[in-house]
Parts: sequence; C-alpha cells; structure tokens
Amino acid sequence: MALLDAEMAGFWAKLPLIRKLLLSHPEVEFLWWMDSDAMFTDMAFEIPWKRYEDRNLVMHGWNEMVYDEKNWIGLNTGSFLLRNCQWSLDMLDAWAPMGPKGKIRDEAGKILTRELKGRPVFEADDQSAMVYLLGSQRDKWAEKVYLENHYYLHGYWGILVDHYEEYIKNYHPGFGDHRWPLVTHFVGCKPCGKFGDYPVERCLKQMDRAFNFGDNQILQMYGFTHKSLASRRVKRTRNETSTPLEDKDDLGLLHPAFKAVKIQRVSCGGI
Ligand SMILES: [Mn+2]
Repeated sequence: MALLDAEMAGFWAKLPLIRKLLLSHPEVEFLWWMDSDAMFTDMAFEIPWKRYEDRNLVMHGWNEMVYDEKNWIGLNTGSFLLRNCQWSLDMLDAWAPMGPKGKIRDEAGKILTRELKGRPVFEADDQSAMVYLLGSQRDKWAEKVYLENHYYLHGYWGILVDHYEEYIKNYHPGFGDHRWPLVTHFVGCKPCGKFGDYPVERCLKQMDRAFNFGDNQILQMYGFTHKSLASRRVKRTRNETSTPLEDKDDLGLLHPAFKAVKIQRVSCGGI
C-alpha cells in the first residue's frame, strides 16, 4: 500500500503524499502533481478539462511508446493530473509495490530494466513502474488514462530552455506547446547531488532563465519585465497609473474572467 513510510523515500515519496492529499481533500476533484524540479512557464494556458471528463489520470506521453514499445520514457510522472476518486486510490496501490527502499526496490529495478525499452540499470523508479503497470495491465487501467502530447503538461528542459528568446520573439503565452511550453521540467538535474546527468552550472543557469521567463508573465501585469532572462533585475514597461484597477494587461491575467469549464461532476466510472 502507498502509505507514508521511510521506505517510500526519494522519487517514490510522491505516492503516499498524493494518497494522503486525496483522502484529506474530498472537495478537490482533480489533483495536479508537480515535481519540485518543474516550473510553470505559461501562465495563460488553460487545461482542456473537457478532454478529460471520462479520464482519471492524465500524463504527458504517447500511447504507442507506452503500450506497444514499453519504452521507459514513453510517459513522464513529473507533472500529472489525477482525479480524486476510488480508481485513483486503487491505482496508487497497484503502482506502489516496487517502491520500498532496499532489496525490493533493487530487485524490481532489474525487472524494469529487463522488461522496458531503453532503461538503464538502476533501482526501481516511479516512472518506469507506471510504464510497466500500464503495459502489463492495459485492460485494467488504460481506459481511464489519457497520455497527452498536444501541449507540454511536462516539457523536457533540454529541448526548450535555449529557445525562450525565440518564443518571446515569435509567439505569446497561452499555447502551452512547442511555441510556449506550459511546464519546463528539469529532468536529470540534481544540483544538490553528485550524480546528476547534466553539469550543475547549466542546470542552475537554465533554472534561473525558466523562472524569469515565467515571472515576466506575472510582472507584465504590474508593468515590469526582467532586464534579460538571465537577470533578476527588472525594468518598467509602463508608466505608473493613478487608476490601477482599470488597467488591463496583455494576457488578461490581472482581472481574469472565470473561464474554468463547468463539467458535471463525474465519478470514476467503471469501478
Ligand atoms: Mn522531476
């Protein structure tokens, strides 16, 4: 079971935490998990909730890569939506058994490396376990899972961060996709540890740029912008006003209309 325990440390800690959050907040219909190494970089994008009205779990990914190839990067578990219902609690329990640190996690890692495409040798991780769960029990889970790739619910930082200036030049927030990513996720960056997959300097520099890229969309409401994506310093883009409540910002974030789609509350379906 996905229970809070020292054994469920590291990348597995999210499972018991999410279980606890779902049970503690029955008033919440959907929970959005975001890793601590992921940032929102499009403040104007709106999640297409209607698309998910009969789904319980939404992750960034591709059906063929997960169900046909069983590729360990066929989906990403760093940013996902989970409906607060019994199906999800059951799914967490089916997801958790490879998690306990030590022999179980080590042995499970060997199974995952053997069964999944492209997976390096290392202990069991939550993402591989999810690919394995969907690949091996497709009939049980797939109907309620949506693998999204029309926008970056998770966006791999390596292919995004060097293009922020191009996005600013050519596009505007609201697309959420390759023109303006909703989420920039610093997969493989471990600035606190010795064993990251990328140089710490590049990670930290690009995290600053991602933050400022997102922050500019907030600052524009108040008439400021960062001097550059590399700078924490800001400059004015508008003159001060004596009527701030009448100001309208370019993105409509200052006085947003309530745009969330009112969807009839649906249960898990099936179970
Ligand atoms: Mn992550």
